[in-house]
Amino acid sequence: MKISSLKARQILDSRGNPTLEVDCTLENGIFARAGVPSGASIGSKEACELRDNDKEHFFGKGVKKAVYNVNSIIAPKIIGMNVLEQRKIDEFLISLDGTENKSNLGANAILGVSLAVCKAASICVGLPLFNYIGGVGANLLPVPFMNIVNGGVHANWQGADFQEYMIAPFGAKSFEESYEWGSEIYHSLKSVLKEKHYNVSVGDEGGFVPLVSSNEEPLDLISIAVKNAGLSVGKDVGFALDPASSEFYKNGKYILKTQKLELDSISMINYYEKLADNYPIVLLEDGLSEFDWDNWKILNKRLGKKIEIVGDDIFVTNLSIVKKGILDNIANAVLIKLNQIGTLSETIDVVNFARQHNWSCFVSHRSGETTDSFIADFVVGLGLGHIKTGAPARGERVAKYNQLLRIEELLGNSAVFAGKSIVKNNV
Ligand code: 2PG
Ligand code: MG
Repeated sequence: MKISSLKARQILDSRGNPTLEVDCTLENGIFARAGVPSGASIGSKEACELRDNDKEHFFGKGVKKAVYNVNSIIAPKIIGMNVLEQRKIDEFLISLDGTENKSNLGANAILGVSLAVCKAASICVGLPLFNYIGGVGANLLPVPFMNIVNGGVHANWQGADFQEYMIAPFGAKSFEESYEWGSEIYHSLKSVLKEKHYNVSVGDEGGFVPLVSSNEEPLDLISIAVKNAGLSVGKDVGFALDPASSEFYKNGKYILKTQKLELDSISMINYYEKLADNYPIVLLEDGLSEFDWDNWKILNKRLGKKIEIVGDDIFVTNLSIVKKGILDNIANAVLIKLNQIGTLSETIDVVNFARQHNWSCFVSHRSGETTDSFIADFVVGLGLGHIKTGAPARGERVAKYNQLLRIEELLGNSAVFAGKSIVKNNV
């Protein structure tokens, strides 16, 4: 089935910044649309998000060039191609761009096309998107890692230094129950914060932003919320952190503003070790900076048997960097963000390689999102067992979780909830 048109337009993302969406139409009239997300704590080696830098519009953040690249450069060459040939189309886009980091056409332009093509193909063959991506074996529903306290750059540095405090309700029987528990804990946390006279406004990913005085305080507040929701900390619900530490790493030191501390890498690792001893932390993402490679080896050695050590900014979903990370044994998992690399096929290559080496893959949204729920189908399609897509609140966040509910409903008795199977032994 041939592609008959591709059309991009500029829309706004959840932070009110421009991004693009791409419509793909087939000769038989089938139509699909994909939205492109955008990060705030960005790895230095991420593929290029093309912005206009025209200060007259959106303070330079417009993406009209990327829109032009889809409509006037990519579309004329892709029209007529077979929508089922995803890899061929992705490879064509990579070669049409011709740069290492997709700075010519823009990874945002390229990803929009790649995902719109995949969605149109799934409709064309009459399969749900997760089935098209993953085939008959796709039945594993992920544990939702819900980010209920926001800090760092996602909270304009108002609250904790750590960017994300996530709950993983892995003790539930199903995704649906896990989501319900997450929602109850979220609302219970709101009450705990109100009682303690903290504000209950939220950050970029829908989590609360209490003005805490240490980076472990949110874990205490969340522990109370879990208990108040009638659940057990550790048995029913584990915790996960994404400090996004590249953001507070300056001149070889980790600057913890809330605690008035400047820690070297080993002291930072000691701090994480203490947290992992005191709380049921099952996953630590970007515990160290992307510029602190050698100390990641120590972090992984010290904590990698107990908890999942995930690299985000340091790997940027880039196969050659992940390969090096596996050789150097610096982590045991990779964060998966499609827009860090820019095509579906390259993302799948990273997933396959990681799994061949017994690494886990943790699927992620971006802090700037659209209501597109592609990653929900993606995580089930590839059976990756866990996903983070923000709080169980705000439209662009629940769009993904709600899609997972629909997928679980569709699978019925065939659905398997990943539960505790995806965590190591810190609980
Ligand atoms: C992260 C993400 C998503 P951003 O650091 O993992 O939560 O944030 O999209 O800002 O990079
Ligand atoms: Mg991260």
